[in-house]
Amino acid sequence: MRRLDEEPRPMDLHDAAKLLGQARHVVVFTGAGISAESGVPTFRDALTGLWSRFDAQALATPQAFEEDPALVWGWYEWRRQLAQRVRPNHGHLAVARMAAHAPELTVLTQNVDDLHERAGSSSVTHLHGSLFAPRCATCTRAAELPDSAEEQPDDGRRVPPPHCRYCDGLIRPGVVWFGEALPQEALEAAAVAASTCDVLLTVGTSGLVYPAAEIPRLAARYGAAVIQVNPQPTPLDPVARVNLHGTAAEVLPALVS
Ligand code: BV8
Repeated sequence: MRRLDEEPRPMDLHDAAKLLGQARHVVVFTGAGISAESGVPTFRDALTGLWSRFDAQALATPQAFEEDPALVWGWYEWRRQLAQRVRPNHGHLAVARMAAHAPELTVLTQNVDDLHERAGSSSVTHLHGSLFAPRCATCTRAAELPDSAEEQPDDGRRVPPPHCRYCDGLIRPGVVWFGEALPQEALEAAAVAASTCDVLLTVGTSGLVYPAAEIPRLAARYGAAVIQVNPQPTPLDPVARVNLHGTAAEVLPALVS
C-alpha cells in the first residue's frame, strides 16, 4: 500500500499499453522523430551536410521558392529521393499493427514522407502535405514525379524545377510551407479525430509547429489520455498523462502486444 506522503509513481510503459488496450478509438499523431531511425533526418536536423548552412524554417517558405526555385526544389528532391531509399522502421510497423488491435485507429502525421503507408498503415492523414505530390505553383494542377533514375541531386545541389505542361508555371513540392494554410480537409479530419478519441499517442514531434501542435492539446481538452513517446522533453510533456522517454523504434513495439 502506498504511503500518503509518497510521490505518485510516474506512469510507465505498462500503464500506456493498458490505456491503448482498453481504448475504443486511438489517434496516433506523429512528427519527424518517427522517421529518424529509418535514416530520415528530423525537420530541425533536415539540413545536414551542405544544407546545414540554411535554416529549415526559412527554406520551407513560398518566399524562398520565389527567390531561388532551384535551391528549394533541389532540397526537396534530395529529401524525396532519400525518403525513397530508406525503409519504414519498427516504429512505423508497430503503428500499422496497432490498427489490428484498436477498434478504430486514425494516423495523423506532420511528416511528408510515405513511410507510414509503406509500413502498412491504411488511412494516413498528412497535415503538412507530401514529398510525393508535386503540383504547379501557378495553376495548382498535380504534376508527375520527376524520374528518380535521373542523376541523384547531391546534398546541397540546386535543381531547377520542371515547368507545368499545362500553363508553363513552375512545379513546386506538394508540402505545406510556413505561412501557408494546412489542407482544410486534413485539418478538419484531425480535429474530429482528436476531439472524439479516448487515447492520443504522440510520437516524435517537438510540438512547436502550429496549428498541428494543437492536436494533442485538443485531445486532452476533450478528455483523451495523451501518451507521448520522445527521447527528449517537449512542450507536450504537461499535456501527456504518460511520458515515455525513448525512441519510436524502441518503445512502440513494446506498446503493441
Ligand atoms: C499557418 C512541411 C496560417 C514542409 C512543415 C499559431 C497558429 C497558427 C500558425 C502559427 C501559430 N504560431 C506560429 C504560426 C506560424 C507557423 C508556426 O507554427 N511556426 C512555428 C515555428 C512557431 N505555422 C505555419 O506557418 C503553418 N501555417 O499557420 O498558416 C494561415 C492560415 C490561413 C491562410 C494562410 C495562412 C504551417 C506550418 C507547416 C510548415 N511545414 N512541414 C517540410 O517538411 O519541409 S512543418 C515542419 O515542422 C515539419 O514538417 C514538421 O511537421 C514540423 C514539426 O517538426 P517535427 O515533426 O516536430 O520535427 P522536429 O524536427 O521539430 O522534432 C523532431 C522531434 O522528434 C524532436 O522532439 C526529437 O526529440 C524527436 N525525436 C528525434 N529522434 C526520435 C525522436 N522521437 C522518437 N524517436 C526518435 N528516434
